[in-house]
Amino acid sequence: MKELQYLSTFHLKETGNVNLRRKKVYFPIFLLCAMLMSMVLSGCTFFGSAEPDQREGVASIIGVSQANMREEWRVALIDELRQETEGYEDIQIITADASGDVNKQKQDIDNLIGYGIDLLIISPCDEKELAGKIKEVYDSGIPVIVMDRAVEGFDYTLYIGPDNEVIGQQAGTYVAELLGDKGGKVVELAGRPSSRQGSERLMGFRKILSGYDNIELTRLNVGPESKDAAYDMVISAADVIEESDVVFACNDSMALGVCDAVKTLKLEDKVMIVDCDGFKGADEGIDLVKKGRLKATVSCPIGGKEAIDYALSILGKESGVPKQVILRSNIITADNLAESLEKMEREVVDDGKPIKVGYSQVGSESNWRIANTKSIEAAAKKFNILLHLENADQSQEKQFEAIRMFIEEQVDVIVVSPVVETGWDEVLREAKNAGIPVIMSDRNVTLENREENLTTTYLGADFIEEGRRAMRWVRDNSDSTEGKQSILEIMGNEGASPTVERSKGFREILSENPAYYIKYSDHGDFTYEGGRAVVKKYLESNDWDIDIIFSHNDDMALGAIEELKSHGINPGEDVKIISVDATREAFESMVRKELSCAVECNPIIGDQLMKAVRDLHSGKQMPFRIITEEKIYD
Ligand code: GYE
Repeated sequence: MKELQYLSTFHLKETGNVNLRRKKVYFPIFLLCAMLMSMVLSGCTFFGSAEPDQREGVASIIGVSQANMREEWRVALIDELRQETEGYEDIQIITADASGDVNKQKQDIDNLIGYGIDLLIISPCDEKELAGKIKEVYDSGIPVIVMDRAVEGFDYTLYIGPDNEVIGQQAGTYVAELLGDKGGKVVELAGRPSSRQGSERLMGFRKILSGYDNIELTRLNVGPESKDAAYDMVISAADVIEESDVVFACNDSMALGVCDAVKTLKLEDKVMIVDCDGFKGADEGIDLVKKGRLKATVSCPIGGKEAIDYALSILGKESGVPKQVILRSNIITADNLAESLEKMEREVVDDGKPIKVGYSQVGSESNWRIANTKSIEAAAKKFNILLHLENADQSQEKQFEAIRMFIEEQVDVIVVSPVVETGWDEVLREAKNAGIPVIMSDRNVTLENREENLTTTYLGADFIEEGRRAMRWVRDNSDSTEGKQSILEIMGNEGASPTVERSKGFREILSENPAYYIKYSDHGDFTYEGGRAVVKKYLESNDWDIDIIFSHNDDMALGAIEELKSHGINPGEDVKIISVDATREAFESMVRKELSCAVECNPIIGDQLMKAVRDLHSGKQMPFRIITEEKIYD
């Protein structure tokens, strides 16, 4: 068991942005007694003064509302917050344990607010039930960092969490490589289905390995995701384990149980063990890899470090704080152990010197793109970045040329907004070999082998969620009682990530609503003319029988509107039109009641991008994804 001192205050170091003082806080004994009393009653743990009028010498107070303290990684999160704050002073942290009870967590939050917190960090026990409470705090002006489980919508300041399915996929990919052409037998230990983290990891693991004919998967249902339960299961299933090549456990505790059981069974030299978590500390994942007991662990950052970093940025009112940060996980094996540890512990230094950045921009197809380019250029100046921006006019070939030119110029960082998702492996490998890190901006790529790490991070919008929001709006704002509603979809250019993902998200919600169907779908390439052409083509062989148009961007919707009008069809009346981007022109069209709704896709991502560039250059580990904020307007 990890030792946990749960009555604690953490002190934060001074930073340039938050003006922290180093004074000791003294306050009357009776007040301390009263507060300790109320904390015992409420479950909050606290050390120091938090009453607004008693906070002399305290720059800021951070409240931490933890879902429960049963799960080991939650304990580890509190530990990490403590580590991260050791040596810092004048910012106080108050923690509260909700013991898995939604109502208690709501009460905890009220108590924390009563103590005068300046920022709330919450890991919700039920993201749906707590969404309203989180919104309430956020709307009251207290910044909220949500951890681990994202709440729907964007009514919080920042979400930080891992992608557990990807973690499972990474483990699966590694095991497949380990077994090679020969294949083999893999045993996976499953915890309780109610453990979301474990279930998602297993799902990702299965997804990869079920694609291999030569790999046989056996699942053992362990129940509690603990060391002892895993030990007992392996011993009782000794015959299955004996026949297997790999045992997969989805967390460090179970992995330790497996290691011990395999030792008892004297199968250490026969069975390889792989797990997820990769925590530091005795008998945790990294230690077990170091001792040769685990073949590999997929590290899952807990996010405490990132939470404190961003909390300081938020409290310091820095620009460039994104909406969501999806943490990076890495495969750690004996071969890359030293390098991985070095990366984790590397000191982060930003000397503020100019950074040379090459940016390959898609083109200037839309108003969104024009605003995006402007935002990037303005932010570069602000963050002391020497920007070389090349516009590719929708040509992937031109983007290749630009990237090769940046390599030649020996820029410090390359940023690419790719016209299409695929086909980038070779040129990105060239950048990697030249030692130049690459950030994907706005649009992402799909690479052949994720483990090659050809890109450092992706910064942009959640296009799948945009598609979902569009269809949710349609569902909630159109009358489907009079028979099926027909939809015409105008897509962006073929193979671009916003095209693929907006379609996907839209169809996801559509499939739950049988009153709607997509009658026609075609590409308008994100341009005004393209949108116009799609409607024109449809009308060449059909009478107008469409109830709803879903356009992947505003420019195409505006083109479609013009084309409809020229045929005497009234946009807004005869057909509802919904688009993505929410540019100025879209608002003007909504005022004219032609466009019905615009899902926001924020092009003003320059500050967030340049912050990421500086972070990367200063040696920080980059998250998988940095997602920008968006709303919906009608
Ligand atoms: O929605 C569209 C642009 O990649 C998010 O590309 C961007 C999309 C945007 O041309 O207007």
